[in-house]
Amino acid sequence: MSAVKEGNFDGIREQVRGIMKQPGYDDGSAGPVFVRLAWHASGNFSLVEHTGGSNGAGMRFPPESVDPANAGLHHAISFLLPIQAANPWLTHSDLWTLAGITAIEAMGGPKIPWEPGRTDYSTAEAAADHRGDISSRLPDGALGADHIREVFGRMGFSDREIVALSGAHALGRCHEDRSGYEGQWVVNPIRFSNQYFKLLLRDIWKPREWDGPFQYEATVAGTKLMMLPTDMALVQDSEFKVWVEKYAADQDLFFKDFAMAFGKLIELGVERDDTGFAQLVKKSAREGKP
Ligand code: CCH
Repeated sequence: MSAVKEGNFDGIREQVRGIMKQPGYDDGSAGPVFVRLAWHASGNFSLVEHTGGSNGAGMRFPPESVDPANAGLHHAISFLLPIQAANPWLTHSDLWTLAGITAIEAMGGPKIPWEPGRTDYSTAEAAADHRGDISSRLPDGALGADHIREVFGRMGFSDREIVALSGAHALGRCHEDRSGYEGQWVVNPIRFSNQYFKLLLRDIWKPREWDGPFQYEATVAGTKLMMLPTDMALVQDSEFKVWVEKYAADQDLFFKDFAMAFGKLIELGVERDDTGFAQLVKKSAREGKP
């Protein structure tokens, strides 16, 4: 990996696209796990406590690195390490979020707004000092609509944004050795589309009979597909379902809403000062704020 000039983020995007193809890994692409990395790096933000979010790249240290919700994300982090090593001016937190949006675009999805300026924690102690224990803030796939609204509400997302973001499950798969669940949501899991919503609306889903956690299954075009209980909650809840129907019928609307919501997700908790860099404000100092 060669170095690109400091501040040349288009050059970094090109390097991300260059390492996305990973023969022998999952469906041959690191794209889906990059998207999950950007989401989990950001999705532990709390509007009320003002902790969490993508700034800091806290997933390199405990408790986030050992949070069972993040199992498997070390693959994404390791795929990206050569880019960070070749470009020491680039923070992990900027790289993780940039890799997520670059992957979405490269897999046929919308262009998502992205700004640099995130700062990394330098040590585990610094991460703990700034964040406290913010594990267990990510959603649990075994639960229902109330849980989804609680988790995403804590980040400041509306029903419309929640459903749009959930459309990312058009990408990638569940791995038994990571989450306990198994299988992909759509027939082509490395193509960003509104297929997830179209499939959710079909009357094909049956509980899977197996020893693993409760999940749904169906076979479409000869391919075994799956849904989590939280996925099915989007059609079981009448207010969520309105948006599932809209996005199933109108891919452009889905792409537009997804781009806005994902752009908002990766900015949560990133407060830049006039130098353009985000500050790592200590948790204690934050708590002193009105
Ligand atoms: Fe997700 N997701 N996700 N998800 N997710 C999993 C995999 C991916 C939930 C649970 C799981 C979002 C919302 C939710 C991706 C993006 C997003 C897995 C399997 C579980 C379980 C992990 C494994 O075994 O590898 C739950 C619950 C929710 C909400 O209630 C949101 C929001 C996004 C992004 C916007 C992507 C991409 C994957 C595939 C990762 C891969 O490695 O292929």
